[in-house]
Amino acid sequence: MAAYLNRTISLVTGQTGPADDDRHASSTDTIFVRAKKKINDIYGEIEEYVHETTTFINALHAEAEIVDKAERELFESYVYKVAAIREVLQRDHMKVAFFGRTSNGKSSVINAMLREKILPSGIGHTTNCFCQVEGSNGGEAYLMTEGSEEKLNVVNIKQLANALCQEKLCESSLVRIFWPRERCSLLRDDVVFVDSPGVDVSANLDDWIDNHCLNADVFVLVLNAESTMTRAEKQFFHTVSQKLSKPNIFILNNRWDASANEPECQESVKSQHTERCIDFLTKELKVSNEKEAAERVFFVSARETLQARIEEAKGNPPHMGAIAEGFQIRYFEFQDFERKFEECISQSAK
Ligand SMILES: Nc1nc2c(ncn2[C@@H]2O[C@H](COP(=O)(O)OP(=O)(O)OP(=O)(O)O)[C@@H](O)[C@H]2O)c(=O)[nH]1
Ligand SMILES: [Mg+2]
Repeated sequence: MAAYLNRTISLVTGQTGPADDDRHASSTDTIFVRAKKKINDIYGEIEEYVHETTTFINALHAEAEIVDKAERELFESYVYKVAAIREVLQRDHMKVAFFGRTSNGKSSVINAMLREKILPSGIGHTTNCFCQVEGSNGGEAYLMTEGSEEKLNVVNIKQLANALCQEKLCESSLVRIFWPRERCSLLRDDVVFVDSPGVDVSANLDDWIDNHCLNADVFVLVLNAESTMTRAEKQFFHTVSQKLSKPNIFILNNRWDASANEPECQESVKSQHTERCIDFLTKELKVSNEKEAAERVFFVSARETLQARIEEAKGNPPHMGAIAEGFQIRYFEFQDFERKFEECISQSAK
């Protein structure tokens, strides 16, 4: 299947060799959507052929016993197999859910990926229910609460934060935020982002998992690099991985800009965190091997990345503003995370 997808990508895009990194970063989104459409079309044709063949074989059997029962059953089983593959391929969005302790920067990471301050972020317990950001058509921005069809208009972050406070929502309820898809390539590609309250503020983690996690394609655990992974964060992912087989998990050690204040211990802290994160994925959750796990752990600063992207959008260099030593390395690492994330999303779509 992987070779098939690669071949399809080169067919669709006309690329025959591996693309260089820059081209890859700028074209992955469109390749993903176009390859998905092409594969859908091909499987549509395969479904028709399989269907026609089975009808033909069954008609033949009615006239003369040329094909035995086992062979007929085999042909019929292909109908179901192709239908199952088509069902997976036709899913119209990929869902990524962000978890971690309060104030670790979950909402900031989503904002950085979307290149705009969409979700409220701030000190203290900020996100008080599940917030799903998805693309809207026609340039409209609005939100919808659970059980209501009413579109509440949102023009800016302040209004959104107010609307979320006024709604008096329970922590496991869901608010859907529709944001113009042309404003972010990931929204254009039907990636849906789910922000959550801190895992340390709820006693209803099982409900959260049943209501919001079972259909997630990718999970991002946002940690605070200034401290260490907590029991609540570990427990949450233990439960997720009991309910889902081998969930795709990325770990972001966020607020890594804080390490710039203590350069003398930066490397030792980084290797300590890396080892713990890899052990967590490989030995505790058993969701990946050492090599895969090493590709899933990142040291980033969501705040800096968002700030840099807002400056870039204004035509300024990304390092404008008060940015700590080592910003470029952290910025590259965030981009590296996004590239691996997009690869993972493309794999899950297969
Ligand atoms: N220094 C630094 N501060 C950050 C970073 N990311 C987020 N923050 C700040 O940390 C505070 C909390 O960030 P949020 O994004 O609201 O954190 P959260 O995990 O969504 O928190 P809750 O919604 O309360 O669960 C905000 O004041 C952010 O500006 C970072 O990488 N570095
Ligand atoms: Mg938040």
